[in-house]
Amino acid sequence: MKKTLSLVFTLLVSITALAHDYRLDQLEVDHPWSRPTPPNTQVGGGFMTITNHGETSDRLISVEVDFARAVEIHETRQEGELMRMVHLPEGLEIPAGATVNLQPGGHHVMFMGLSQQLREGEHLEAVLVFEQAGNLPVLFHVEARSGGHNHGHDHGHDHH
Ligand SMILES: [Cu+2]
Repeated sequence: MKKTLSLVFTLLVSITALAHDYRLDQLEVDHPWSRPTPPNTQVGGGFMTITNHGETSDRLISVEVDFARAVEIHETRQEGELMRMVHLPEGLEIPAGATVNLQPGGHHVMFMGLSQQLREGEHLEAVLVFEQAGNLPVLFHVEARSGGHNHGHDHGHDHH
């Protein structure tokens, strides 16, 4: 019995890993992910690609999780030599027809006050809250990747 259960679990995880994008009305969210954190770290970053296939703008206004005290949406700004993170209290606009990348060094979701260490291979439950489209439950994969466009996931819309 136990063996069967673990087989089912493995199968579910494999399916999740393959089909790691989400649709909500006109919005498509591709590959939410987060980086592993060292022990006793207070904050972690969340990244993903959001495409708005519709003709009206939407806005990512918040993210709900139970592994952090609060979640903020941040922009990274270069100010002289310094990179500074700026909290966007109004959230992040996803313009009609646009693809917005949340990635290291750019816009990102910031998990503040982590209640657990984020470990590679974990899947973190979260709910993305959009102003127009509403709530979208997703899983953030914890993986040690460098981010940006150098991975197979960022190849447009020919998936699956
Ligand atoms: Cu930040």
